Parts: sequence; C-alpha cells; structure tokens
Amino acid sequence: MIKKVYDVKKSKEIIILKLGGGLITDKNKPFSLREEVIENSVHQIIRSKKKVIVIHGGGSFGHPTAQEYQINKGKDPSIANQIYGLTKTHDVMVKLNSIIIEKFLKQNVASLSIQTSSIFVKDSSKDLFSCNFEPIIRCLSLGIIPVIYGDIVFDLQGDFSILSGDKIILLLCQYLKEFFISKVIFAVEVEGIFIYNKDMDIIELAEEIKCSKLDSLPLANLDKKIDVTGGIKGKLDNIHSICKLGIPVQLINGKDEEKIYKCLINKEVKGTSITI
Ligand code: IP8
Repeated sequence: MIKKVYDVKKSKEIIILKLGGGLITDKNKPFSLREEVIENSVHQIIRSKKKVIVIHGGGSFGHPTAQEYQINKGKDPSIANQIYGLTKTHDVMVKLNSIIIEKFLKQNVASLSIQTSSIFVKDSSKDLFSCNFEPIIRCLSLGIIPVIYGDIVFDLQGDFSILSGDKIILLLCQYLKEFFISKVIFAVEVEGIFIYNKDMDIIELAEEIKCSKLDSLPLANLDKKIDVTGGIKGKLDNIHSICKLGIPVQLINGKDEEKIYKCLINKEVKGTSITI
C-alpha cells in the first residue's frame, strides 16, 4: 500500500527550476544576454531527463522596461505612455522567452512558451490570482517542457501589475495539485545566500538554512541592481512560503558548468539549501 502511494508520487514528480534574470542576462546592461549560460543551462536540463517546469526572470529585459513605465505602481494616467509601456514590458519578456525556447528546439527538444499574462489574472480586491493551469498540465503530460516567465498581469479591478517568476513558482506550488513538486531550484548568478557572521566579522555562504530562520537572516547580498519585484527580500518571502508547503528549495550558481544538472539529478552541490 505504502509502495503504491510512493510510485504514484514518483510518476507524477516534477521539479521547478527558475533561471534567474540576473543569471541569463547582465542586469547592469539593458538588453544584454548571457547566451552561453542559457545554452549550457538548457543542455543540463535536457541531459537530466527530468520532468521540469522552467521559469525565468526578467533580468535586463523586463526590469528596466517595467521601471521606465512604472508598471508596478498600477494604472496611473499621470505616467506618460504607461499603457504602451505595459505592452512593451510584455513584448521584451516574450523576446527573452523565445530565445530560451529556441535553445531547446535547436537541440530537438519540445518546449513551449506559456504566456503568463494569458493564464494568470489577479483580483486585488481579494489579493488572489486565478490561473488556468491546463496548458501547463497538458505540456507535462505530453513530455513538453513548459517555459513560463515573469510578466505583466491584468487585474479584475481594471488595474495591472508585474507577476514575478518567484511568485509564479509559489502559485504553482500552492495550486498545481496534479503533480508532486519534489523541489524548487533557483539557479542564480552567485553561489547562494550570503550572510554576515557577526562573531567572526565575515561574510559567508549559508549552506543550509532552516525555513523557520528565513525571516531573521543577517543578509549580506543586498545588491542594488534594478529589480521591480523586490530583489532578494522579495525572493526570500516567496521561498519562505514555498518551504512552508513542505517543498525543499535550493539556490545554486547557474554559471557553473554542471550544477543545474547535478541538482536536478539530486547529486550534492555547493549552494544554499532551505530545509523544512
Ligand atoms: O525577474 C519580473 O520577473 P522576475 C518580470 O522573476 C518583469 O522578478 C516583467 C519585470
């Protein structure tokens, strides 16, 4: 009996992998790409043969555009060309997304762009999102790798905002009940989460963090790059909520040749593990 439950879990197992925007682009230079990092990440995902949902961030594409038109402020007629900027923000994300999709297709692997702003709708009056998960479920069932991205999102109250890749992951973890999400991996441009060790007066990599300790971390990597979705603090809030659902989270350096692959196949890698 127990074995049967385990098998069902195994056969429906998926891993969510986020390719951070700061990993696949250089956030210091608008519209700059790290093509070789994208190619290598895609190669590792394919090599792992795991069922994966890929999410990617906005990096030097989405964030500067969203910031220019202050999309996160919501609808504000005093902001010049804001509605145009809303569509422009979506468009640059589509362009970044299609670059990733092409890398999969070039290696003869089926992957499909899932348009975030078409499947998610926000209702700010209830602080809720509704989502049509069906395209994601169909992709996974057919062996297609769905690739989803941080994007603009419409609001039932007539407004709009930005839905970050991290929040998409949380929503999938909360509501995608058809699959067993065994872990969430954040591939970023650094080794993981760095903290300040007061006793030794040094900054060090936090290799293991208990979920309950996430709120009180003496964070050291508070970078100042453009980020309209909350930077490292926003990320930790989402990670905290994901862990509270009982899903382990790992942060690894996606620039490394093999870390994404190793992490996907559950080999030990240096990085930050958030334990439940
Ligand atoms: O980089 C933001 O997604 P994130 C997407 O995952 C946009 O926070 C459009 C800025």
